Amino acid sequence: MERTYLMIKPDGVQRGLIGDIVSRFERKGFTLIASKLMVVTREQAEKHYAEHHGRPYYDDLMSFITSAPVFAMVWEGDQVIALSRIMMGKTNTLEAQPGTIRGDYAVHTNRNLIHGSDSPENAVREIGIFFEPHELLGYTKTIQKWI
Ligand code: DGI
Repeated sequence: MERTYLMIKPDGVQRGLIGDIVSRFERKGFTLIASKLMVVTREQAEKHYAEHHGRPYYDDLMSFITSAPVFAMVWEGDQVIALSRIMMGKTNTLEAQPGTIRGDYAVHTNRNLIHGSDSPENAVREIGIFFEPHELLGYTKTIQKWI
């Protein structure tokens, strides 16, 4: 069973898409084990996007992600890391297919609504940036064997 860090970015919160996006992952069959509305600090943003430091879009990314509340989540399920990336759609909104979150709702790459971990290592790292261990509430759903 995998865990991933998903974050509805400030544009998704402002546009009222929390319910839609959470619903997609619930209907897929994944389990929400932690969530909170929060404002990302500059320190958290720098850690989270460390690999983008120096890129032309870095300053905009930093100010955007810290500008207003995000909806931070941890989801659990088989292959949740790769499957949630497919459900999000490609980073570049011109390549994001209809039916994906970005394909359905995002216009610009720097306002692409959602973040999702791209590897098990990054999932652990990112969950640690935004959540304390006691905030993760693992539990079993009896429907799990049908998914
Ligand atoms: O995991 P993703 O969010 O799909 O993509 P990523 O981790 O490579 O990049 C993180 C964010 O940085 C992405 O959601 C938007 C921004 N970004 C990445 N590449 C570009 C970019 N923004 C712009 N404007 N141009 C880029 O090429």
